Amino acid sequence: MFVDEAIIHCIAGRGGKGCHSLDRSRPGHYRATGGDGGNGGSIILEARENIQTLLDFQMNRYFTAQRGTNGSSNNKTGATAEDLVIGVPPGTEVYDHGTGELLKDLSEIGVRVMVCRGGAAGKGNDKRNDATDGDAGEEKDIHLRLKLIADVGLIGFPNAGKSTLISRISNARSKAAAYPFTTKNPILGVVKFDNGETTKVVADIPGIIEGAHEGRGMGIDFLKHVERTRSLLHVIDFAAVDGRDPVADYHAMNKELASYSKKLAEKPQVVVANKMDILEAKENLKRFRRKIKKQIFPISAATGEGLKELLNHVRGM
Ligand SMILES: Nc1nc2c(ncn2[C@@H]2O[C@H](COP(=O)(O)OP(=O)(O)OP(=O)(O)O)[C@@H](O)[C@H]2O)c(=O)[nH]1
Ligand SMILES: [Mg+2]
Repeated sequence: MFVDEAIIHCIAGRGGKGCHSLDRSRPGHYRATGGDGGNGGSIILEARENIQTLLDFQMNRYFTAQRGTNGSSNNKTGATAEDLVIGVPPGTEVYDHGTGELLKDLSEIGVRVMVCRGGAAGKGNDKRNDATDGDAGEEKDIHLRLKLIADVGLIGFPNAGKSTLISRISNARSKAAAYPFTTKNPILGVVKFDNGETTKVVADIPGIIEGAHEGRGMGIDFLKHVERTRSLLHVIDFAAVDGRDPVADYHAMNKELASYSKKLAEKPQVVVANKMDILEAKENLKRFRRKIKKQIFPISAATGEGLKELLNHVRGM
């Protein structure tokens, strides 16, 4: 299962106590010499290149930053605690779970957000004031939401052959079967070119049907996973195994995409005419070409026919 949401509990470090100390070395005099404490550590989230999922946060949900060191006599200030920096996948949206507020969209590698501020240090005593305690660090539930960043998204009706295709061209093993909605969660696969020097991440997502934007089938929510892909491969069953019509499928799918977001509907999209190994597909391909002027890659995900041309295209996408 691909986990793309997590709620973590974060507690920043408490500020170190201020010190109460008096220097009485000169008879008849005394000086306040209590040092301030150090600030508590904050909790920071950072987008890192080598993290792909939020899976680790299922096991490890509690994060506590160090507290600041207490001040000591002779005006010695306590050490400021180090911040706790937690790596998350690029593309993670960070919300304050309590208020629902979006704190930051960590879309780029290296971008950071402080989610809990460390407590301010306590003050050492002085002429007029007693020493104070450090403040508590902020404590929050943080909601992480990851939109998968894939280069290419596979979209299509159930049974079109999306999972068969991704399993053939990438390292992903996405279950394929002759019933609709076999795929229930998005699956990422890495396609390698030039001995691995060039790679593309492809996302297989559940099938979409007419009315998906109103919640039919598996709904349409998982389209968020392909919102940021650069382009879409629209996989259509050209053999019309389920008694569908490829031309109608093409239009229906684009209508659903547009209901989800205009941006998604306008993404570069090529048609992958799948199941060309079945006789009926040839006739449908001719008809489709007459009606829809789009770049089409006729393939068979089952036999591998046409995949070379398709992959060449994906490489340049
Ligand atoms: N003959 C033939 N069958 C295919 C081809 N590609 C996929 N199939 C079959 O079509 C059925 C559906 O394939 P899947 O890959 O599960 O389709 P999907 O688009 O991932 O379906 P959902 O996950 O339900 O949306 C399976 O029985 C596949 O074996 C093809 O090129 N030729
Ligand atoms: Mg599938």
